[in-house]
Amino acid sequence: MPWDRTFIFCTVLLVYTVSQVVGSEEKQDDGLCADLRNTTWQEYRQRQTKLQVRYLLMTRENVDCPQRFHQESFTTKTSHFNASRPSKVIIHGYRALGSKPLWVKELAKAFLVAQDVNVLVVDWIYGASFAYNLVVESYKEVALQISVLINQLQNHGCKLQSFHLIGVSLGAHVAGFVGTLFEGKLGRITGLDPAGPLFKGADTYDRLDPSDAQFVEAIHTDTDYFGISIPVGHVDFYLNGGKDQAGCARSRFPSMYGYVICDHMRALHVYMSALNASCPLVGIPCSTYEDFLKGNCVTCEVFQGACPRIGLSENSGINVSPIPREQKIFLLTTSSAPFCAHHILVKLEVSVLDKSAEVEVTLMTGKLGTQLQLRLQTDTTVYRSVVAHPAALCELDSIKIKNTGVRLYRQGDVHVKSVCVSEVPRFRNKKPVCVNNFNVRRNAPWSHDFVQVRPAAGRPPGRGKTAPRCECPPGASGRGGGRPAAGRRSGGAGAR
Ligand SMILES: [Ca+2]
Repeated sequence: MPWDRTFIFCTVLLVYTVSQVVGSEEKQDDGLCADLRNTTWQEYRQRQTKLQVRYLLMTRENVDCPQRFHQESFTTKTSHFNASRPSKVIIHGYRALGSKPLWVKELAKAFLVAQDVNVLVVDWIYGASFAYNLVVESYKEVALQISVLINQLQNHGCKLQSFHLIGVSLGAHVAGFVGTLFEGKLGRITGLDPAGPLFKGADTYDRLDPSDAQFVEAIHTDTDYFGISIPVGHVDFYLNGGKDQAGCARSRFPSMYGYVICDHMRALHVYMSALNASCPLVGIPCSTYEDFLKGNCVTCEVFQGACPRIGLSENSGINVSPIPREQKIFLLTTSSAPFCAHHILVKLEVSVLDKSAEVEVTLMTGKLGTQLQLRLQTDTTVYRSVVAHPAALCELDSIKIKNTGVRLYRQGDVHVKSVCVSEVPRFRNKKPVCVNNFNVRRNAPWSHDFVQVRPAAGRPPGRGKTAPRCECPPGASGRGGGRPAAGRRSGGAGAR
């Protein structure tokens, strides 16, 4: 229901602008630490020059105190810019209400913790605010101005290869056009949920695409509203299918943020989390999300076995040459930072049923449970589904199956020929862990404990004497952290 969102969006805009029109004035930098600007509807209407692109510089020497950065900075001794370091250029997107993006410093700091770089933040709030169609008209002018700066930096010894542009939403297409102006010679562009409205049908010249830099990656989290649905990079990560994100409200009432831009901004938050590198965010190449969820894509053979991961690894960890273009990569996440989930493929094979039935499969690790609802049909006996679990396969304590049944008629037992779990991507020679041949009665949940075999000293083994062993492959252990969305299957087609 796009109109619902549009209505709320306009209401927020109206309330905010009315409150801002009264008595606002531009705050000046305090002379020591620079900041991005805010603007107001009143200023927007009165201003003669609508586009005023400015830059902030953050380095490890001034993490908490950004400097203004301009042409004179090259000759200023107090500038922390160092041409021998690589540079990250952060480009924000559309600002509906004219407010400065609060996430910018957090993103810059995450880069500075990870790498010794110059972080240049592009402030184009004045051009990016209010009427979206007018903002879209000016994004190429912003790109042009950024290209002038990069040219100047080149004259001071910076190499095009050493630039990494990070664009959020519309900022991704600004980055793309900067890349076009340098004929694809910039090192890297990262598009964080690149904007969709007015760009989906655009020519590659006008939007982010793989020809804009030596390596282009995108993270998609809101392809059905504010984000673009088509692949725009060498690799395109579609989180939870790319449309809707776990933990973002689907109703307008619990949270305005959740309803309007939570999905769209998730790309940024997941990327910042990846920079902290507390856990891997690894995806699987697949042609469609449905195929991925059915477990039809379980390897990264197209990349010679190395699965792409979100973060700062060179070429997202891909080392094939030439790098494939517009590769769709799918991964499931949890609902909160650090967002990492383990992809567990559940395969259930049952005997032929007389009537359709419903079962609920639950994977348990400690108190963390992941549920999968399956509707069993009379003409199908094998069901496959990939779910997001916050712990690795080797950390599964138990699997439970409940015959939730249909109340309208008496449903008999479900005979399970086998239930198998395996981790995706599948590790070499790693076979699924299976439990075979049992009945699941209505009102009598079935459960099975796994024997845990961990590399380090772990918990005591499970109770079942004949339980299959569940071993951790090297580097696969360690929990993702964030929990799956409560009360529903975490990730997957049925998530909402
Ligand atoms: Ca382009």
